[in-house]
Amino acid sequence: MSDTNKLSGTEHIKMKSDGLRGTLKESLKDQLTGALREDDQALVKFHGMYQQDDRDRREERSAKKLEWLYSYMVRLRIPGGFITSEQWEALHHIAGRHSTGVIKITTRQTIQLHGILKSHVKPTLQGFNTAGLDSISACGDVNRNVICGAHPEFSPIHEEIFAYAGKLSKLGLPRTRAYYEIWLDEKPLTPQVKAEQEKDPLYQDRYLPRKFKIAIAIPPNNDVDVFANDLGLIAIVENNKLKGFNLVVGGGQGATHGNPNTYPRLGDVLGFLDSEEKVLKAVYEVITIQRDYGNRSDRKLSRIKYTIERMGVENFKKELEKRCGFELLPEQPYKFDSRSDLFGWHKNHEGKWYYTAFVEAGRVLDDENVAFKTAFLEIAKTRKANFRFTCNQNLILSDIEEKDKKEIDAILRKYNIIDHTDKAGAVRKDSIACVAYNTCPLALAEAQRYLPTLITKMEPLLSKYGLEDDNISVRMTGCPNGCGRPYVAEIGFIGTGYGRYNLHLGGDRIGARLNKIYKENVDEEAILQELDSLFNVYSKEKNKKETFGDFAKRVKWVD
Ligand code: SRM
Ligand code: SF4
Repeated sequence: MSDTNKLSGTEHIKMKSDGLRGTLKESLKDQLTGALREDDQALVKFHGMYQQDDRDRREERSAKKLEWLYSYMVRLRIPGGFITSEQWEALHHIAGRHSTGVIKITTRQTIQLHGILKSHVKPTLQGFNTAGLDSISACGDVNRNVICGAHPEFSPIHEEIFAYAGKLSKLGLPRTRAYYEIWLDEKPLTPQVKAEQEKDPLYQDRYLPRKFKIAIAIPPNNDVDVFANDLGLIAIVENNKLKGFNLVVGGGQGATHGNPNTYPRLGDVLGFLDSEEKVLKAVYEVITIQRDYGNRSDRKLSRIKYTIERMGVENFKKELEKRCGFELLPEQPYKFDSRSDLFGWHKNHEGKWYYTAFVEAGRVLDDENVAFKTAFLEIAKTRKANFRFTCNQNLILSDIEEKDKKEIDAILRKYNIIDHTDKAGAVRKDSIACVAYNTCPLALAEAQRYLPTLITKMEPLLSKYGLEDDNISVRMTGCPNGCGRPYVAEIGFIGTGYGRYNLHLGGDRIGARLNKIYKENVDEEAILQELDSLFNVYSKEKNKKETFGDFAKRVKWVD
């Protein structure tokens, strides 16, 4: 079991938090500061929020001897990334009223709003609650938003597989009513009732040692990057029947510069689960193993990837089987061939239509070229489409009847979304960038504000070598935490300092191989020079159908 002698500070905060309540109510009332009390800053994450400040304005604020401009980022819990048109309409208005207005689609298939002032947090969550949405457990040391292959066209039984995202999200919800009390003004429970109702067999009083992430992949598409998650399920479908899931455990992306004990890791396939009952039991028990064996003294080493390394994969599996009371069946064959979104119009087996719009870095806003926000609101108001988010940060307008397609198409055209999506280059469309500046406190370099510009500079190089239709996966993060899953990209840029990145090469196109550092701490000029010569060689020497990542590996640009 984990070492309880040297618990990290966060462990103590959780234990004494009275079911994640802490002093959040008092912190919220304090009008002298835009910030929360220190311990509450850790606790508020479990409620789906982060305290942040505008990093672009730190110097100016400090020069004026003002407190930093604190605000909150709210992240929704949307299992499988599906909301209705009514919910999109509500989200649109809440974003406009309380946040910067930009609706950010995240790499985990949900939505974040930024720049919410302290006094606006409660109205924001109340608005979401009215719309049937919440942010419970979207952050914090618990099971986070459960992601699932996004495209209903992937499989005729997509709905059946997608339903697992909701079930697993429910299974991982903490029992505490703190969220309802603090943000939605629910009457506090009496101590006796509270003790009974909030007894939490899964999370107990310390929750998990660290965040926990679950993904459900639907082969042949691995848009969820199943091997990058703490726990993955790979759906095994035969003759349009769901046979069960391969269970993957121990993936994760985050690392820390200069700390060799931290590293990205791909999950291991432990075996096959052939019934819903077994899936739910196995997921539950994987979480309990992590709860009991995860490192609670060093948060840098507390993810399940380190737990499984420490225990050994076979021992982990034995412990899991013991806790489950059944053995895992042998892994079933599966094959991934892509991670890309299916852009444009597609029809599913029932004749319903889906339109996937390319939303660069997941930022839904109106600009001079394309008016996403206006268009999506207009579409939502028709009530003729649902909204689905992809783990590539794009948006699918879904479940559209044949008779309504024309109307939706006309709105998409009116606001230039079809043209924008059709004309975006292959690399751009498959790229991912994390938030980074100006809100992420951990960013060392830009990501979502810079990758689009860098790609504009890469595009002439790709064209020069006839690679403009080659959808090489390019991902950028502002620091090594890996929020854009850059370690499973063919080209990964990982921020090291302002304007500088480690250049990683050699990942594959399906998220089943980690890349490696090719050049350290390079600036834009060096990046473009390197890419120019790498694209040149690749275009001339690659085998037919060989991808950039596979080529980089074969010619040993990285080990
Ligand atoms: Fe992340 C922390 C944004 C997906 C690994 N991540 C953060 C914070 C909250 C910074 C912080 O701790 O104060 C970032 C907020 C930035 C902002 O201003 O919004 C942040 N992470 C994001 C998002 C929004 C990136 C995006 O542009 O889409 C993604 C939100 C996902 C969601 O909806 O839940 C996001 N983060 C990821 C992923 C990708 C994934 O899960 O598929 C990873 C890598 C996978 C993994 O967890 O290993 C990831 N985020 C991290 C880490 C490193 C964790 C680790 O094990 O070392 C941190 C830092 C931490 O937890 O200490 C972090
Ligand atoms: Fe922030 Fe780093 Fe995550 Fe980017 S990768 S959002 S910079 S924590």
